[in-house]
Amino acid sequence: MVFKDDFVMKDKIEEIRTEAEDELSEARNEGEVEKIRIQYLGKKGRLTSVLKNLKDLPKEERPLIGNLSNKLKKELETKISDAVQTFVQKQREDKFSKERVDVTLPGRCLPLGSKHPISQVTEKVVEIFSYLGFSLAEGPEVELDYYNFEALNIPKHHPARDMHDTFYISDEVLLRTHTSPVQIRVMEKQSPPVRIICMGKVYRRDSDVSHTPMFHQVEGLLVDEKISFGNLKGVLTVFIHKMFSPDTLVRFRPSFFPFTEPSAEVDIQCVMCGGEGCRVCGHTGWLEILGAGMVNPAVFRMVGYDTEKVTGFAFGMGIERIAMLKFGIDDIRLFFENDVRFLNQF
Ligand code: 2NM
Repeated sequence: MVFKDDFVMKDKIEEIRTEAEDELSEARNEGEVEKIRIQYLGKKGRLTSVLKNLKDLPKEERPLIGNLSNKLKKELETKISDAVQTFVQKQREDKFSKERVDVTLPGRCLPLGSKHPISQVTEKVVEIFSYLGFSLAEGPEVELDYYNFEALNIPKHHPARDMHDTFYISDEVLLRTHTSPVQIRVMEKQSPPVRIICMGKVYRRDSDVSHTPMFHQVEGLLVDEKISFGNLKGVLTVFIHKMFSPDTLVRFRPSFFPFTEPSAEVDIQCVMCGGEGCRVCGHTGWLEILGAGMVNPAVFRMVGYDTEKVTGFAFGMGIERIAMLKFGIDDIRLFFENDVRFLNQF
């Protein structure tokens, strides 16, 4: 049985559907969709009213109209949530296209430090002498006068003491002026053969373009039976060729140190002018880089070595000087200012 009111209500529901769908299709954003939802499905919405007023309909009409209304309610809910989804998605896409990340852009680099040139040169020197079979020895920077001078054949009032303007802490305690005292301490403890290098800070009361009150030194010592000046020349020539370049010319010049006899100073062909003569080498074509010699038997006697059985050679060099020549630096003080514009170049 079909009632007259059925048609009225069915038409009304169809009208709600058409209008809601029309409005939804014209909605331009989430806000407008929400307004449509309130207008149809809100507490006082048009479809909500139909459902609320079901009880006023004749009993016989209620199932059909209730069914149709609920079906439309579900349909509208789906359509509205689809519309919201579409706008959310669109918003996201707009945002992504505006805020696009360019994955090909290079990353932001962290400023990277580098090793101090003095550390670089020290490591290289240690690497070369390790390769030649020397091991590393260490000792105190605050030394006894005995180890710094007496044991090295430099007694009190010896003119050689003037060469090392010494920082004294007391009569018998000082800041070491070279690393040789380390070698005396090793020889006191260890009998030959000895093959060591020691490196570290040394202190002298001196300050100008080529001198600082503290600088770094590497010294080496080799003691064994039948060690000759030829061995000294061989070891130091290999060192220089590895430190600079294999074709660097090397020259041994007679010199004097209280702790070696004979003594020599070692020159290399000027790295700036290649031996032509320039301001750096004082127009001689040569640069002094090392002091060396055969260990004076007087030193061996101080540590109780048998001078009839063993001989040895020793050498010493300033790291700053080597670094200045290697990198072409003309002022030693640059190493100690820690100006990043200087340090960044190494
Ligand atoms: C130098 C030059 C020549 C040297 C001597 C010794 C020791 F302890 F064995 F006697 N150590 N270092 C030495 C020799 C150092 O520096 C320019």
